[in-house]
Amino acid sequence: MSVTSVAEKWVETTAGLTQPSRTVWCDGSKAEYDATIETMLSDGTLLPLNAKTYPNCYLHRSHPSDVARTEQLTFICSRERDDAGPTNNWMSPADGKGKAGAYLKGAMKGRTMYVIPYLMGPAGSSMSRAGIMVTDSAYVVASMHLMTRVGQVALSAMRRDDDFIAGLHSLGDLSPDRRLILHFPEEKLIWSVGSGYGGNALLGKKCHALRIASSQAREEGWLAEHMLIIGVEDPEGRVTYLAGAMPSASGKTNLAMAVSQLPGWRVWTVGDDIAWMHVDKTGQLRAINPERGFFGVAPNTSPKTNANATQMVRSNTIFTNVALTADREPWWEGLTPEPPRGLEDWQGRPWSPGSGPAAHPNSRFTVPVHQCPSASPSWEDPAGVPISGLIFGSRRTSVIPLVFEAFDWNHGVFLGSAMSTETTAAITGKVGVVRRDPMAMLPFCGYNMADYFTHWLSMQPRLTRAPRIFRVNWFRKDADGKFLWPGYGENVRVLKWMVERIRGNAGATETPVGFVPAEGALDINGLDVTPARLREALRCDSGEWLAALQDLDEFYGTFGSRVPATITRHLAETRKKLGAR
Ligand code: OXD
Ligand code: MN
Repeated sequence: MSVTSVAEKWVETTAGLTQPSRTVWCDGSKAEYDATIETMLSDGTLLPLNAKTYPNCYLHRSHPSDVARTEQLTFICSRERDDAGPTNNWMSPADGKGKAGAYLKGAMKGRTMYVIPYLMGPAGSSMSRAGIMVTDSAYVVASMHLMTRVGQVALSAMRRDDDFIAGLHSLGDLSPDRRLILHFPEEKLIWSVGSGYGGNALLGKKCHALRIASSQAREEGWLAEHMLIIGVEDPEGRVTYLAGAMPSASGKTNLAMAVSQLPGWRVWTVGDDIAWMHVDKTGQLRAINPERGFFGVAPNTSPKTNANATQMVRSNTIFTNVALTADREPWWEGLTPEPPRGLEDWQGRPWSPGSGPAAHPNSRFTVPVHQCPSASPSWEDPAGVPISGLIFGSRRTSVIPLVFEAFDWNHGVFLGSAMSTETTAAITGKVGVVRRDPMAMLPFCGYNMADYFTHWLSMQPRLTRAPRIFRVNWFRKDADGKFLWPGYGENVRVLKWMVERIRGNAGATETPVGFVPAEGALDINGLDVTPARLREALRCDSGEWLAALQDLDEFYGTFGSRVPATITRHLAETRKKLGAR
């Protein structure tokens, strides 16, 4: 491999701090992946799964206190506190390096330091960006092989000798007391110590492709978003591409791989978690999936909720913290209607009904995109796919209609900025708490969120055909606590309405918050949803909305004068339309 001197020097300095017993540069080959797996099988980091029914699949059991992203230990270390903004934890670069440096000093003694050059995005794409991470975890090496493009391909993609995001990762002693996930956007640098969990340790994903990339995207004039990318094919074979932001563990992977219940319609998967979007020369927004794999939530993934996912994880997959059947197959809640007998839980203890979840609620599968039966033929197109619509979705049991469309780009940015959601098991802490999560980027925006809104607004004049912006909520419930909408494959009906809106041939009714499907415009043919329940799912209740918007001034207020006036004006106008006195 031809390594740049800047990269070599950084690796040397890093080794000086962490003091590994040896340094190995990864080339991304199959032989390297196989050898890494062998090492982990022999030291017990991985357990083999049933070679007949799950060939080349393995189970990893993490440390029981290292099972999800730890937002409280995640920091943006910009020079100025205000550049991180009130929604991020902040530490000065010097403090960050002082604190984490103490945990990292000598942390790799007696361990191997693997150096992983990786590329985020397809080879040959001007939208792709390179990273070089070091780690003392073989699990991270194997996972990076599945999730990114490793080796010379990354080094060749660098535009300059220093054109890479540098990432230092060490397991440290895995103690949450000595864990820090630090981002230095001005230095294009990441330091992560004390966790082996995917979101904290696979630095290409959340740390690079979202936190650092969002800041790089602002400098370079593009968008790095927590979004799936799909192609929606109609019965005539025309494909419309959409990108959609939804908070962690709120159905992005399921929507990205939805099996259409509408005859003639089909969903193609380009990505399930992250979209990098650039405006091309003609003013068209185009998106690439920077990842090469899926790191998906296992629980509730079943042939009914996500048939494509259950098929794609039948080979070449690393499972983390799922349960194990007596036949050495992976199992998680929801995979089958009844749990099989003789299960071991995610920590390897015999499991019996009533003794809590068998799989950890945030257990995961890691698998390459190309194994997904619905992978789009364009998923690795270096030019990206043209985006005609953007979706902002959240998990709210009340208030938010099933679907509605923004009046225009700026109103859509306001709707995204005002998003709130109920928390899930993807992060440590309480599940089901409503929190503001603008554009599903709360944990992932690497700079001041108010500047992020400004950046979004600044895209509009550059777009000749600005994508339509939609807001969705599959999770609204009736007074008896029952979901109003069946979700999963039936969500394609909502996608169909969006595609028809984009083409200008679907009816809509104006409400104070946007356009909802007109009576009869959303196709519920053959669906067990009565028109009355659909009306309830789409209802915009002024009183409920006004109450839900109550804390928004306070939220925007935390950013002081940095909040764009366009956003606060939209809030005032919405309130007025809702009849606020
Ligand atoms: C993820 C997350 O793992 O958002 O994708 O937490
Ligand atoms: Mn995610």
